[in-house]
Amino acid sequence: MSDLDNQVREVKSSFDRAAGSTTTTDGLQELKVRYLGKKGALTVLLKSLKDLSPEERPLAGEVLNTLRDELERKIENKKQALTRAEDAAAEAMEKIDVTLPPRGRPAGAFHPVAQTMHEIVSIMQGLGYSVALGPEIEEDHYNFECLNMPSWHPARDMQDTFYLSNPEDAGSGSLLLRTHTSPVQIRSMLRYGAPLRIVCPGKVYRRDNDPTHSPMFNQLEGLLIEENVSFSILKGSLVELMNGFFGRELKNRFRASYFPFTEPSMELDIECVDCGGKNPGCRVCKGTGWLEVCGLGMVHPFVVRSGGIDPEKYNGFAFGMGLDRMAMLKYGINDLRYLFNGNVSYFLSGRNVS
Ligand code: 2NL
Repeated sequence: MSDLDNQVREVKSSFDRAAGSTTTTDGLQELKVRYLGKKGALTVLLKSLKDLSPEERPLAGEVLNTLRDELERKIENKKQALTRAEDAAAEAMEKIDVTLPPRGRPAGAFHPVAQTMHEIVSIMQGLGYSVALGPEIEEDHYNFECLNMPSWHPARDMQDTFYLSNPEDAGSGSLLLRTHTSPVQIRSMLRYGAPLRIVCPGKVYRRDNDPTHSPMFNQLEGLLIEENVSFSILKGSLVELMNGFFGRELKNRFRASYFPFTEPSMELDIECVDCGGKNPGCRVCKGTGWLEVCGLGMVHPFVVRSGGIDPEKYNGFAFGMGLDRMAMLKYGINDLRYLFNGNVSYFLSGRNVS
């Protein structure tokens, strides 16, 4: 008998210790199995009843049943306490404070180059121009030959490009990635004839890759073909475009230049939009006070004829500019890579979106 008493005391105190250090309902379930399960400490004792004499058995049975009731009661009590605590903890975790201010959601925006393209197109539409688009994979014929750049022309070197066939045996039908949007204008002249006012925005490709040049960039060219077009109309239109785009009157100057497809040819500079010419250390204009923004000229008679239009009857002007550079100037973006690497966090600072 005293042997059984010892074992009961032993089971009871080890149970109480184990229960005291159980802090989860999962742990409690394990504890229950360890004492009351098939091979549990108490179950083993209950099974040993059969080894006792018939005289000893009733009393021993009563003691063990009392112990089982006690353990079950303690487990049930503890289970209720732990469940309440766990529910409260889970609830605290999930609690939503409806009085917090909303975090908001950043509004989407067009890419700065797309915005720039839309703004310039919109100004040109105001001057009577339509938009024309064309293929990015172009024929040598439309990209170079129609523009007075035969295969031997040195001006090709500056644009040398991504050929889709061997440039050595380039015929006029060989394919390449267009180096400017001019071929779209040739195709438009051939298709619509004169008079014509179009702008052609789009991606162009050149064998260029340095901090200020990407092998792909966005260009916008304009073309006007009418009768008796003068250079002053060209100058006035481009000054209007620049002032409209930057939203104020900017100083400008036209410098003589050269393109195979225009004659005469010029380049348009505007006053530095960053320093206005007042900072000799300006990173944007390199201290010159001027920014080259646009190439332009009267369309070469050869090119007018390439477009199927009689250069004796019609003449006109054309111009071209880099949209990426225009976007950088207007929105104060100081590194070309921000435009192409797809990381929008730079623009979400709010400084560069309009
Ligand atoms: C530049 C210079 C220019 C043109 C593009 C052109 C197109 C035809 C006929 C004549 Cl179809 N000219 N385009 C003319 C002058 C300059 O672009 O700096 N581009 C980024």
